[in-house]
Amino acid sequence: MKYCAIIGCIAVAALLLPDAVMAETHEVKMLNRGAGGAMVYEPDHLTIALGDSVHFVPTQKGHNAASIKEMLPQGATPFLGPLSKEETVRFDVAGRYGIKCTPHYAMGMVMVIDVGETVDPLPQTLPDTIPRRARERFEEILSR
Ligand SMILES: [Cu+2]
Repeated sequence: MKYCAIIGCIAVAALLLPDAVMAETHEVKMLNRGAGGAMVYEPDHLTIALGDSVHFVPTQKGHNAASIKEMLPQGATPFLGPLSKEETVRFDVAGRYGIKCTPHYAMGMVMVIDVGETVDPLPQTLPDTIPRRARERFEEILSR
């Protein structure tokens, strides 16, 4: 009887909170060297659902994850993760996000996170304010 009541409560909670139950957390490693070269996120391109989170793991020290102001969907909150620490970011605004590692941005340590079903493509030419190596890696990621 007690057992059934507990199951009933869980079922009701699941019905009331479909987003919380379905939201996923995706893991991204921050590495000095990976399959894609030096100073990389692995994976460097994620497509996630609205409300999902990304857990950034400093597999090697000296990295972080931060939003790039020129590559942030309208209405999204900018973020700046701490160096060498784990960070979880929840994505509640749909669109295409450019992510950078603050110390290694000029070396091209960037990734793309697409949130939601409709993703606006990046402009054909990325802004000049984005360092050349980062721009090249964005182009390479998005050409796959
Ligand atoms: Cu880095």
